[in-house]
Amino acid sequence: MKIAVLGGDGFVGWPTSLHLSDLGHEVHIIDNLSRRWIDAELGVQSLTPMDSIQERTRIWKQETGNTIHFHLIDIAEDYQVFKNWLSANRPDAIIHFAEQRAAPYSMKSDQHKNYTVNNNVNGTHHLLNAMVELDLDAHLVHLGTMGVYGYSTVGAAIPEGYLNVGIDTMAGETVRQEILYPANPGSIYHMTKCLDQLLFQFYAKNDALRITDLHQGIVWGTHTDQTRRHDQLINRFDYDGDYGTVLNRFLIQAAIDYPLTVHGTGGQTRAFIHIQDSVRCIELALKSAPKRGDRVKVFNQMTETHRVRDLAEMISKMTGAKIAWLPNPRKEAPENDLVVENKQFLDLGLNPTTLEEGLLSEVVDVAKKFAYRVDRSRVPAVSAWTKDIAEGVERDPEHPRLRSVS
Ligand code: NAD
Ligand code: USQ
Repeated sequence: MKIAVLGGDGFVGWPTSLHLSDLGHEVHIIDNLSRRWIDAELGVQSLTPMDSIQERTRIWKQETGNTIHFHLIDIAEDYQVFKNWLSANRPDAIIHFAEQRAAPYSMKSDQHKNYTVNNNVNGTHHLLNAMVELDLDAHLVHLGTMGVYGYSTVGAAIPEGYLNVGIDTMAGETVRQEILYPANPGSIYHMTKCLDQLLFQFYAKNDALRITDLHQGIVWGTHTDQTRRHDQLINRFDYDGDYGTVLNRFLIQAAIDYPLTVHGTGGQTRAFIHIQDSVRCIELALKSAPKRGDRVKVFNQMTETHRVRDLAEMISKMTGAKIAWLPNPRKEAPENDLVVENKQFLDLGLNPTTLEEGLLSEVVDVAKKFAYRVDRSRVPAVSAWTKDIAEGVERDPEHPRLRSVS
């Protein structure tokens, strides 16, 4: 297949591009390299030394003989350029990773909120709009988030996208319907993914676009089978307070002897997936495309759930790292349970890579190798969800675990 990978220079997009190229697909990365600019804005860099996208694709060609094409296009700003590219290339499938994906970055300031909404919603809408205009019957696979559901539990597993509800009619009957699971975003970033969902629902219904939305959990790990093949194919690896995600951050913190930064009580439960499984899920989703006229196909792309404090305690036990119990800069439930259905990927043959010591220590080893690149002052998460939280008003200094290191 000819596959366009929007955002193919990013943390999940790069290993996905390699994986699909390895399977024999013709891969075209479209990226505006905004993520590299954001590193410059924040004064941080990937833990791992990343080469330019052109150099990465050159090494891939040298190692495998396969060409991965790169096109520098901003899908949110350059609609006409993007549409012209789609018109000239007419891919069979489009994988859409090209969004601003950090919740803390999206909450930093009013400018960051605007940027995240404009970039994410416009990018997605431009893509859908252009596909209709060009009669492009490509399978669109979008990377969404588990965060659209809001993590809360009502004592039932979170279904894969749709909820069966009964609506009481005026005639006193109960009509059953499947609706999109109620959106409950916890950040401006997560909200843009909820808006994406509605755009997809409309374009699938109105224009019969074939769309798969992958509601992915937190991706952890760094290497995949393909990135391991050459030092210069290494994946990016974020550790800073905005882009670093919780499990990878804890592993890096353990490697550099920095107390593990647990927000609040660490009672937040989240869904996780290893990067190797993430790229495999995309392969599986591509093979299982919806038909024209079908509703949006939604998969929960996760393999396990964990409570933040359990992760910290496990890594502390494994590495001897201390744990810092910090005030939570986010407005989120301090404790939640989370049960998630993920039967569809399991039925398609996903064999989950769950948290086990070997893979966890592989990440710690990578972090130790590149520890000299870490700026410790960039580790704390400083982006606060509300002005009150920023001012510390809502912090509870009496909480026995806050502001302590154990
Ligand atoms: P990333 O920031 O590393 O990569 C995103 C890529 O998209 C970057 O290379 C960036 O330059 C590019 N991009 C952004 N806006 C663009 C635009 N307007 N035009 C062209 N390119 C643009 O993010 P990631 O971690 O690889 O995540 C990829 C996708 O998966 C995101 O949509 C994210 O919401 C989703 N996701 C990620 C995780 C995770 O833990 N990393 C978990 C769930 C879902
Ligand atoms: N957390 C800590 N300590 C840290 C960092 C985070 O306790 O040092 C806590 C946060 O407060 C939060 C949880 O860990 O409760 C998860 O935070 P995160 O930064 O790992 O994940 P999140 O902000 O939800 O975002 C990440 C990706 C995003 C993706 C999402 C999937 O950046 O692109 O959509 O995971 S999900 O979480 O399932 O919604």
